[in-house]
Parts: sequence; structure tokens; C-alpha cells
Amino acid sequence: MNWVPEVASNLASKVDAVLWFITVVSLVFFIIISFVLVYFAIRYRRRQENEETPYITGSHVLETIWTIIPSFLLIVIFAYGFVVYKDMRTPPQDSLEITVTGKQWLWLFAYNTGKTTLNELYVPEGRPIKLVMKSDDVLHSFYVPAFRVKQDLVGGMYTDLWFTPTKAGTYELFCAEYCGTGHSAMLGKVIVMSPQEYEKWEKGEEEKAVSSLPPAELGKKLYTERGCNACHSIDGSTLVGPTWKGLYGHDVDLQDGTKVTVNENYIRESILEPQAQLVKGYTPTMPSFKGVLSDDEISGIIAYIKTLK
Ligand code: HEC
Ligand SMILES: [Cu+2]
Repeated sequence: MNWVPEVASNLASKVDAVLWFITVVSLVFFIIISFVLVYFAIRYRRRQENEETPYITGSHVLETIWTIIPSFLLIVIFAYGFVVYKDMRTPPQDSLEITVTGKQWLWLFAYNTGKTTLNELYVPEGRPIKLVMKSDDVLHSFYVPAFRVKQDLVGGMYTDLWFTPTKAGTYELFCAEYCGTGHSAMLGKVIVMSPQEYEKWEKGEEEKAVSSLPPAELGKKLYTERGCNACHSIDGSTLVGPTWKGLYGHDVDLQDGTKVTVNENYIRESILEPQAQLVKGYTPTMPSFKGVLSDDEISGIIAYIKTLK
């Protein structure tokens, strides 16, 4: 049975140790107190009519004991928690910095090499990573359970967070601050790679290969890579958003009662300003991809949608 999530950062086991310490201390006292409570209830129950309760004025010895022991324990809990907290708030000097932007409702990551990724954070194993984070709109919160880190993103200021990933793999990233209709779809992944793989990824060989793809194939690739597949199906089924099957050339009923025929400009606008022409029956959860997708990429997506008859 998994009591806590997978451990995949240097901070995770420290946080777990504090958690277990507090849990065990609480459990021990819970058992002692419950036991005494039940024992006293039976031992001192009323046995006969008009039995009088003795008048007890107190015991200095007992009161001193039950003040000193819990106070000491609380100080230990505070000190232990503080030491771990301080560690979590102090990124090492040689950390690799990555800029994170949260916005309704996606995550953008910008790396020193000029690369950017959407909803997928790529980091090398064994290297301290410092995330410098900001929000373009409301409060968001960057939360990776396997790393035991959580930090708010705030408009108008930077916040930061650090961790050293200790295990290659893919980990869940959540927004942990309610940020509007699309909050529950504001999900991401953290991909931890070996340092060698990371170096290769940073050089971005595969990225160059993408732009030489035929447009429809580029679009197909972006459909999963940029997370459109979370909300749009290509087989006719309805997810959070309308399916892309048969979308091109089809008449769409809009929220405001008008109708439009899907063409290149409509698709382009839907991607850049999704709230401008809202499709009837859907909530405005689609994030804007302005500044995220280039013109070529948008053309690729249009070409791909055209193939989905
Ligand atoms: C969080 C969910 C979500 C994601 C992610 C998402 N969309 Fe949407 N999309 C929607 C919703 C909901 C609508 C319908 C409401 C509206 O018009 O904004 C929509 C509408 C559209 C439309 C208009 C469809 C129609 O039937 O008129 C297009 C085109 C579109 N999205 C393209 C994209 C592309 C391209 C991506 C990926 C780069 C994407 N969407 C990612 C939720 C999403
Ligand atoms: Cu959010």
C-alpha cells in the first residue's frame, strides 16, 4: 500500500520524514489519551444513587508534567520542520534556472537555450533545478507530488522553487490553486532525463526535424505535443471541447446565436483568441495559444484539421 506518493526528488524523503514524525507523535498521544479516557469512564462511573463527586483542587506535579512534555514536543516539531523548510527555500548556487509562466490554463517553460515547451517540463536527473515563476493572470500553484514541492505563481512578481530530481521518469504536475473554469485541465508533466539524454534534448535535434515536416504532419504532431488532445478528439467523440473530425467546412453554432463556417481564419482565431467566438454548448476553458504557437505551427494545425474528414 502506498501511504505517500513516489519519492523522486532530494526533498521528498525529508518532507516525508517530518510528516511521519508528526503522525507518529500524534498517534501515540491519541492512543494514550483515548485509552485513559475509556479507562476512567469505566473506573469512575457512577455506581449508586446519590454518589457524590469528590472535590479536587488540582495537582501542581501533574499540571507541570502535562505542560512541559507537550511544549517540548511542539518545539521539537517546529525546529525539525523549520530546518527542512529552510532547506526547501534555499536553492543551491549552481542550480539550473528555468522560467515558468502559468496562465489560464496552461504552463509555459522557457529554458536558457531559448527553447520553450508547453505543459511539459524537461529536467536532467541529479542536478538542482531552480524554477523562477510568474503568472500572466490569476493565482496558480505549481505542484509536483512526487517531488513534494508546491509554490504559488503570482501576477506582478516572481516566486521561486527548487528541487533536485533523483529518478528518471515522468511525473504529474498539477495546478493547486483554483484558477477558473479550466483549472482541472491545467495539468502538466515533468520529464526527468539522464544528463546525457538531456544534453541531446537541449541541442534540440528533433526540434529542427519538426519544421521540415509537411504541414499536416507537423499539425498532427502538435496535436499531442501541445496538448490539444486533452480537450479535442479526432474520432467524433466530445471531450472538453468539440471534436476536430469533420470540423473544416462545417457550420458551427456560436454561443451568441450566430453561425460560422469553419475556415482557416476561424481556426486561427479559435487558437489565438478562443473566447472571441465561443462554440455553443461549451464553457470557455480553452487557453489562448498566442505567443505559444508560431504562424507556421498554426498553419500546420489547420492543414491537419483539414485531413480529418
Ligand atoms: C483545456 C481544454 C482545451 C485545450 C487544451 C484546447 N482546446 Fe480548443 N477548444 C476548447 C473548448 C472548450 C472549445 C469550445 C469553446 C470555444 O470556442 O472556445 C474549443 C474550441 C476550439 C476550436 C474551434 C472548434 C469549433 O468546433 O468551432 C479550435 C479550432 C480549437 N479549439 C483548437 C485548439 C488547438 C489547436 C489546441 C491545441 C494547440 C486546442 N484547441 C487546445 C478546449 C480546449
Ligand atoms: Cu491554475
